[in-house]
Amino acid sequence: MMRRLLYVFLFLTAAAPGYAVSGDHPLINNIPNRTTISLNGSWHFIVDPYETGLHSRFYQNAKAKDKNDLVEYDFDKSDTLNVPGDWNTQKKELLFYEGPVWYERAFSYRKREHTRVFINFGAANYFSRVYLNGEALGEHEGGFTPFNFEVTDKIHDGENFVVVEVNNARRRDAVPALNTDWWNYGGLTRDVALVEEPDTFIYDYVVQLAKGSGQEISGWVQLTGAFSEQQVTLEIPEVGIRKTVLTSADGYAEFHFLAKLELWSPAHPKLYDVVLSSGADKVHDSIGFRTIETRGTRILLNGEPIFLRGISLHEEAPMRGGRAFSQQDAETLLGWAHELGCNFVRLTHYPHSENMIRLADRMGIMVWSEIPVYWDIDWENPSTLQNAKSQLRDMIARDHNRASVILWSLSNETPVKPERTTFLRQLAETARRLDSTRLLTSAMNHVDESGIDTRTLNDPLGEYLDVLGLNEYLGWYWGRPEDADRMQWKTAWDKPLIMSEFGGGAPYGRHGSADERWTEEYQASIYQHHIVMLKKIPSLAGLSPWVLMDFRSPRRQLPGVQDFYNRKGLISNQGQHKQAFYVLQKYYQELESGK
Ligand code: GCB
Repeated sequence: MMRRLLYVFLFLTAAAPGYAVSGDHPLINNIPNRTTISLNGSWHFIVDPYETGLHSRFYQNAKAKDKNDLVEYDFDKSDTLNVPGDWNTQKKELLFYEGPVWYERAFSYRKREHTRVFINFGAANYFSRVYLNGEALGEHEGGFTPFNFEVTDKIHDGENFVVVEVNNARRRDAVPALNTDWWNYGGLTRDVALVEEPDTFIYDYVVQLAKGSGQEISGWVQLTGAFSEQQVTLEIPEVGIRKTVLTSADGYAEFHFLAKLELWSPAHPKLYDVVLSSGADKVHDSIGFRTIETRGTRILLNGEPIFLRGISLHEEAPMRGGRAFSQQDAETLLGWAHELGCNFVRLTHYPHSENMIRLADRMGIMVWSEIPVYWDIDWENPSTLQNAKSQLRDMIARDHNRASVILWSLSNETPVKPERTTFLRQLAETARRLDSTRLLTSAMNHVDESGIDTRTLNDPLGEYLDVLGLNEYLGWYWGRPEDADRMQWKTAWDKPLIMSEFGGGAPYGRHGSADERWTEEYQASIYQHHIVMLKKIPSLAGLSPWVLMDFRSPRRQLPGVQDFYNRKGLISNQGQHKQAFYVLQKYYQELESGK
């Protein structure tokens, strides 16, 4: 009940004028297993640096009516971009572009009785306005979360056109704000599809183990449509489970029952076919069941301590570059993480595509998922808070049935000041209300430096988290690699610690001595000395060094070395493995074999 009220509350507040709006309909969960019609492919586009498109009504997709008529744009004669995909890496002249781009695509559709139709966007960076057949559907803010609009009454039987203005201009009040260390890839960066549903359908549900219980399934379903009370059936055919519940008048029902299931873990990533049906709607999902908790400084998976052998990564496409989005991208990136010996990935610094999370579910890789509350943002602005809450809500809503996701991360390296802590405390409260089963974390970097060879993580944010993330960069931004041998790390709380970032930059193939910066040897030396240090941290529960693969960043220009890439990857953007990869791989092999 609480959850439903919260959804309604969040939805209403999100839709208030002047606030971040998240589509016109709450997210439809489990898009990959719904009936969809893809709108991926080639879309016409018009670049609009002076923001004339809105005034000139590009969304009408007009044609000159006669030889005298004045229409100063023409989508049909304009160039095309592939969707999904960022524009920066598809057109040379758009590499640095930040601003509005208008997309247009025609499609035909056959209307059917008793079928509701939605248009769903996997993600669009950053701010979007969507139009169907010249009519506004709504707006969405946030570059990495899905959104949808109902178009049942607006879609035509026959020819249709959709126009989307996507604007990736950075703003001081946005999330993230003006400054990041990644490329601001703009565009329709994930799948676009029509989704067909019956008049009444199950738009969201949670089917997970109750917190701390390996045997009790606890969850809820929410219908949308015109109904009074209605039956919903949940089945897990493989173990003969079939439960029926009756919804309240507004379509909500909870269920709690005991079940004997094989638990999901990296060693045994068991997924069950779960079937939910109600009236004309039936939806399948592949769900793993596991518990995740902390006890003192340990993280417990299914009640047993587990050490997170991880790596951080950006959603950057291997080889071809640009924003990653495909199944193949996910397979390459998680394949490398697997080769490294990981049982855990930190997906920075924003929610990655659903492909990635579903693959992690299948591969048995635990996931840290993060919203882009990064460095300094407009902490005292209520609409910025609302925007961060919307992104958090949608990250959780999309993936709340994924066993691989064990950690929701609220932020990365935010400055320690009261207004920041108040902001993040509110995000923590929101996350706990939306999902009480997963752990909360943040990557912090504020430490007490008063000891000579001792550092203490004491950011007051730690109080609101279950797991502490620490980005240090000993040997790169301060000190020398060998200083790690003597360094002792403490924290102000009796909670598990993840070294969420450390590392150093080296282009693949650049060699020299271990004390020469920008060489593979220097990078490897940072890892070697860190391993000595990490072994001595009693509360260490895992690590996710920086970073799996080199990635584009406008801040990293050093000619001949960086050339607009952050070179801290263990693997180059062309897939070449650097020496440090093998140093960490060896450590992970030792950990796995219990040496
Ligand atoms: C950090 C940030 C990460 C940067 C990295 C770096 O602390 O969290 O986004 O890319 O350092 O390379 O400096």
